[in-house]
Amino acid sequence: MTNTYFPLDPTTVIDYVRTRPELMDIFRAGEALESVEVGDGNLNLVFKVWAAADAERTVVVKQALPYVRLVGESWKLPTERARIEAQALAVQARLCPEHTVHVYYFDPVMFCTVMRNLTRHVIMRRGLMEGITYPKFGQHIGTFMGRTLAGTSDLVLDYKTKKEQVARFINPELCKISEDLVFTEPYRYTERNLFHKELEPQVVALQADADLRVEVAQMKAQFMTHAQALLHGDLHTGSIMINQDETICIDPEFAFYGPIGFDVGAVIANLFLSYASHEVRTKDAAARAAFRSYLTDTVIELWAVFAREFAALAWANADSIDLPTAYRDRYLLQLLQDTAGFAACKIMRRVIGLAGVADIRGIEDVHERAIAGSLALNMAIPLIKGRRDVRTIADVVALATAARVTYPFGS
Ligand code: SR1
Ligand code: MG
Repeated sequence: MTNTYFPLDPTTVIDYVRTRPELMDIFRAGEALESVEVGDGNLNLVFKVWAAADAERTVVVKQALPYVRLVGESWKLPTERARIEAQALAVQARLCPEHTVHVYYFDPVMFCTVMRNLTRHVIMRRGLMEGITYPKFGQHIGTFMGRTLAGTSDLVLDYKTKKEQVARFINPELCKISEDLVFTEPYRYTERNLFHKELEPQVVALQADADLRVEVAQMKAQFMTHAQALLHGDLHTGSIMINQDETICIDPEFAFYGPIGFDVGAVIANLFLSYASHEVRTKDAAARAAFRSYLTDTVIELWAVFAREFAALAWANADSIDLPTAYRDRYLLQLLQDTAGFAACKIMRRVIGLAGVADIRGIEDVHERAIAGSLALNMAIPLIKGRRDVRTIADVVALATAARVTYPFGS
């Protein structure tokens, strides 16, 4: 074992796993191991390591780099975020083990989390880009969010534990990334924004919309001040490994105590981004309509499951048992309206800001990319501006899906 941090590579990661007693049940002493670096996220190194004689004996090693990988060494980032991630995974595994990746151990020197290699799963974003449906996803992710968010809130935790947990999950540098990239930069000129030039007229109009900027500022204030529950913090479809039977959440390094709607909104935003991308990804109208029905049905189902699981845990607990029904109803309605607002911010940042999503940025043809981006922005604006009027999740879906493509502009 090492006592100083250094960034691993595909050779040293093999030496590294050999030294770890936690992995002695998986790898045999002296046997040949193979590895590959597969990280395609914005921040970390991710290695798959397996026994040359038996690829089923395998782990993933995720190591935090001291800078933002997407940008380079000029943008420093504390490796300490790996500790937050490991702590969050431990909490999520306690509250919802069936949808949380299994961790073998966390190494606080190398800032490595060594976890199950999900060899029978794919990154959900990739599956959605291919038009693959996952019929159990709404049930699974609704359960994950309902249990992890209620279970870490004041509604369930006693007054002291809750505050201790808030302190354990103070995550200022990662929160600052979200404050900047989700709530600030997309709505002003900055060189870090990365939208394609075909979309410029729509982006410039969006940035000039003073009413929109007020609404976004309100969402940002809520993000920064409303310590409702322990969030995953980055629950997009790239943080979800999936197949037809299982849904496993990974990557909660952005975890902190924040507003519940930020997590639920992130999931819904990514389903809506997929919806917008299939404007051009799926050429056949009937196939497109069918896939979009899957996406919107999933939004409705995940909310229903989330609300049911959340309520079951929250209102049965000693700390919330005496809350009047009218308060409970108001609490859930506020979560729904917050979810719509945060979903909108998450959509806009992925189209305009530094870190886009492959659903849209991966569309090769610039005009097709602009069509999908234009639709996504047009879905987001009514969601944030109209959020106070929504009463049901069907209202949220209706607001987003009423949007139309406006590119090419002026036609
Ligand atoms: C500079 S980090 C950019 C983005 O990657 C992560 O997945 C988060 O979404 C973050 O905003
Ligand atoms: Mg991530």
